[in-house]
Amino acid sequence: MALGAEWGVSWPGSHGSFGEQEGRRQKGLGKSTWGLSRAKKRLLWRFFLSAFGFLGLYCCRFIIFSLIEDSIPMGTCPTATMPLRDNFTGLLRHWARPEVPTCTSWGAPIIWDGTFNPHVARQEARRRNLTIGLTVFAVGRYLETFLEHFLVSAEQHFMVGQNVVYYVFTDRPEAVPYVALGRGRLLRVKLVQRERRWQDVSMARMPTLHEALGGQLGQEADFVFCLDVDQYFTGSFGPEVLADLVAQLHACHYRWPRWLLPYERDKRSAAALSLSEGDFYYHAAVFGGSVAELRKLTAHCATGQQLDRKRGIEALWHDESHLNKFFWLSKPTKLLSPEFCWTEEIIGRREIHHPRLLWAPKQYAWVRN
Ligand code: UD2
Repeated sequence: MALGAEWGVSWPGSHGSFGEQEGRRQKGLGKSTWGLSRAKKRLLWRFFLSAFGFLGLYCCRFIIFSLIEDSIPMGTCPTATMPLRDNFTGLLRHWARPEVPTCTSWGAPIIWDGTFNPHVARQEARRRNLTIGLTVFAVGRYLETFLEHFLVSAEQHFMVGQNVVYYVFTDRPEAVPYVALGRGRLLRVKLVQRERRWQDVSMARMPTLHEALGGQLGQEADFVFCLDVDQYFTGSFGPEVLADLVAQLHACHYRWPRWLLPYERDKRSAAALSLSEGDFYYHAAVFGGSVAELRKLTAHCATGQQLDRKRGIEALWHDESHLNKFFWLSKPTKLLSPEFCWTEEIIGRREIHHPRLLWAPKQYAWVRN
């Protein structure tokens, strides 16, 4: 037993004897220097600790989420499908990237840094004297915010040494910035109407592209890539990406299990996929292919969007949902790893060696206003 308790002594500066203090504590009446009872003080501490805990979790939510995602296994290419030849890059070096899937179950290559030979691809494209189209929409504030950086970086990294024709679709042709173009490269500006909602601008790309592919663009290009404007090139984006139908693995979803992917699930929508459907989640910010295949893709998406509109519904991710439905029905012949359309918001991914296109920082409220 403590001395003070035994003798009932009050030490100088104390708040009564141990027995008194214990009595007060039991009744929740112990006073601290701030005049708070111990029970209240303990409650306050608990509150602060939980608040800091939650704040910490909230601030680090992306890191925590990323760590969880990082631990999801991605699978690898079955040996039965090896070796795979690519029509542009020659024999693919699957063994160079054993930690990632380098092919699909239907035998299409998934291009990761190190699996292809960019020199072979460049020579093959030159030998075939190809012209590659690059389409981009810059409507409203997307024009002044993103277009110049997009084009300047494309001149540095997109199909360098090849014939390239840029198609810029905009509501303000006169505001398209001047960008010095290399030999064999030209830029065409096409007028489009500005839709009221940004979702409609995004979806209107499908019928517009369909029409363009059926016209001058389709006549002058052999392969076409359709990109979002709010991104910029940071590394070589060469003929290794070319194929009849090219899809981009979405940087945010390539590690997720299929049932979690953000496909449209509403059965009434033309874009709907059931829980047992879907291969990967593809990003609408980058897709490409031959003119003939892209005509089919854009027709499918444009029709699906129109059907949904008639039914008074809109797919979860607009044109991207319809694109994902199309790629489920018509399998892409080449997939690009997330290195080909990456975001620096995701950190610590060891499999991302060499990002070639990065999402630009975006102030949604400003650009979509
Ligand atoms: C996602 C996809 C995008 C598309 C969209 C549909 C990314 C990086 N992209 O983009 O591919 O599927 O969802 O919901 O995640 N645009 C204009 N003016 C506008 C609005 C759009 O020019 O007012 C063009 C522009 O090229 C833009 C593209 O349409 O990059 C897609 O729109 P977004 O980038 O605003 O859509 P976002 O970021 O949600």
